[in-house]
Amino acid sequence: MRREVLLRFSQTPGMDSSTIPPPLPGLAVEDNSNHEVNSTGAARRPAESPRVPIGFLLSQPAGPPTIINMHFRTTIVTLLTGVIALSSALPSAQSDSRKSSEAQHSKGKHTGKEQCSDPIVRREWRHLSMHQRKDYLRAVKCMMAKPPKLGSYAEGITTRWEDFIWIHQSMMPMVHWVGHFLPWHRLFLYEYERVLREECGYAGGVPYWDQSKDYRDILASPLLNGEVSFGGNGKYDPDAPLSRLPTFPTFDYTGGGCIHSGAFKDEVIHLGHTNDSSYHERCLKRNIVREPAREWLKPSREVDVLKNPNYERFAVALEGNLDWNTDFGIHNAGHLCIEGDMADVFISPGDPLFYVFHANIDRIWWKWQQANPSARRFDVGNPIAPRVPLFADLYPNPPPGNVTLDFELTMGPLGGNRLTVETARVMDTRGTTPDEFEAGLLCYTAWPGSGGGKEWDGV
Ligand SMILES: [Cu+2]
Repeated sequence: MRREVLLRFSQTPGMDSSTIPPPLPGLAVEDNSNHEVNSTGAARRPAESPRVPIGFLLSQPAGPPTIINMHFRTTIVTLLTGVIALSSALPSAQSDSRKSSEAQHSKGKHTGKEQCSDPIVRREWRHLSMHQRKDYLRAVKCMMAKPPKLGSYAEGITTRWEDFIWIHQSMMPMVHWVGHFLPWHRLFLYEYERVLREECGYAGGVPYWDQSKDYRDILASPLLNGEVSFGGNGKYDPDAPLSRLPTFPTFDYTGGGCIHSGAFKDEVIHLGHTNDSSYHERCLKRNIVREPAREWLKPSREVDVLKNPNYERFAVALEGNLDWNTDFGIHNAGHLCIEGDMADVFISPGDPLFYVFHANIDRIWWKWQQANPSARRFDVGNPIAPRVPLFADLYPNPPPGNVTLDFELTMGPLGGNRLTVETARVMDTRGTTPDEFEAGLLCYTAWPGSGGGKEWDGV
């Protein structure tokens, strides 16, 4: 009998919010932001009138509260020190943001013109030396062994690694199949990379996994084989739960159980599946299949995606919708080829493959931007509301309108104000922004052959 369906494209019924302790009052949110001080000495973002992170605006759903909504409400309260009326916050947040941008512009600020000078280099896994691969895997295990910073938010958060899983889990309905899918995940990877480097002594950039190199036989990928790898398929489990996607064909699965090779064969995850953040002790599972990789990860797919002339079409083509026959997308297909944890859209960052996979999605976006920088570096759009209505019960009243450069992204308590930033500030991986914005956050580049950036010598 099947106990669970990993890619639950419907809400899990019967979640019991009483199992989750409320956050501690006054819980410290990591916040390293330096509020900019203008010529009159006033902070540009005074604490008494904070701008609302638009991504966090949730209206109350009808019916009993779910765990996810409980978390969102507490996160809003934690993030915002002032008392605000959530019901009216969205329009004012947008206009405040514009006013603030205009005010900066009128002062003639040009903080975001210069490219950062010493970018972190992200390279394909195969371009790392054995030493560098080992060091990356070591740093990941370091994150898995470190205590969490968000442990008071959910019982299932017991490690630094799980801080990240939970943020993705709790924000899932607001950051997938939306205009800000790419920028939000770019910011998520930025913070992950920062923690690897600053808290775990890793010297390089997040490696990326160009899955198109493995499209003929994904199970033979060097990322999945050998001691110095992410491990391969899960043990065969004929009862393993499978994705239940409309139009997704039936494949011959050979895995489904716990992974049993590579660096992470003993990893224990404490968060549940989908939006269940209560305490568990479970292994990482995979159910890797060759057929969807042969069809959806072949190099011509990337070529076709890169042909899209504007962000609106490009971003949807890259992320994908859910029709296998027409627009499944490199991103959706990449998750589904791995199955198991990677196919659970809430908790997929539990599998370390998530980050190398998403670094590749980010690289494809970067490549598209690089092909015409003047037109594309700050090109963004598409609705803030999810275009795939599968999680409407978790996110019932998304804001109207399209994502613009001043749309505010947030990582919630993972980064506090430091990571609550306008989309403009993560558009360029070398940190430039249009005149009216503060300088960008990012400083990475230089996949081999791309030019620019110092090669990373490793350890
Ligand atoms: Cu995601």
